[in-house]
Amino acid sequence: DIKGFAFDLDGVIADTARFHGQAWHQTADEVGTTWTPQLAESLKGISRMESLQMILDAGNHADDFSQADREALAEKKNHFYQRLIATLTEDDILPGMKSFIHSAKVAGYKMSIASASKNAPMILDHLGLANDFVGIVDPATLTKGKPDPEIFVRAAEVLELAPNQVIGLEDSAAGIESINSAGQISLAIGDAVVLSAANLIFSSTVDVTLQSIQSKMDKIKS
Ligand code: G16
Ligand code: MG
Repeated sequence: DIKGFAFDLDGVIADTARFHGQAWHQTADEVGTTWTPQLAESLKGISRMESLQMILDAGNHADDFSQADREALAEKKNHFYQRLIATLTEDDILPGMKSFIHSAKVAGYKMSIASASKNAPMILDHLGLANDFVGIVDPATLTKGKPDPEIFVRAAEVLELAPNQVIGLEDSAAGIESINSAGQISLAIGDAVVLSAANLIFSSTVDVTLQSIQSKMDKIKS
């Protein structure tokens, strides 16, 4: 039986991708890489330093920046990003997710956060959701990012549940792969073609309810 949920943050609980995009766009301009929607999309779910590497690679600038330069660029990006996320309020929770999280809590499910973002605690605070989760996996303690299972394995440990008692929620293909390899049930939100590896697929956050999850689970079993 399902006893808990492990949530990705960006793209599942809030649309912080637009803020990452704004901040990285500024970094791309600074290093001389052309900013494109494709580049923006490819950074979703990717850690801060790896995202910077991809921006440098996209403009063939990887050899022009030392480790110290990179750390300065990443820190500058993060400061700009933190100014943007400081404006978040509970109105920025993606449609339906506030009521889903609250109804899951009332129904006795335990919930944790499996986000690559080191800013997750601050974001949850601004969204008014900080008290709804048993714990947040600290991405600084991970050896590998998504699609490696490590982050979702840790998210189930935080819940003190076995993998098959947990549903992982994700909007990225790398995240779904991570959930599947962790032995959990994967719930995808987004494009059914991109996220076809998921056990349960929803096109939008508004469709995610305890009832709709149950009915999709029943269909898998039968
Ligand atoms: C998020 C975003 C990524 C971002 C990463 C690290 O992942 O999707 O674009 O680079 O976190 O964020 P930060 O720089 O705040 O540590 P997720 O896993 O919540 O989708
Ligand atoms: Mg995401």
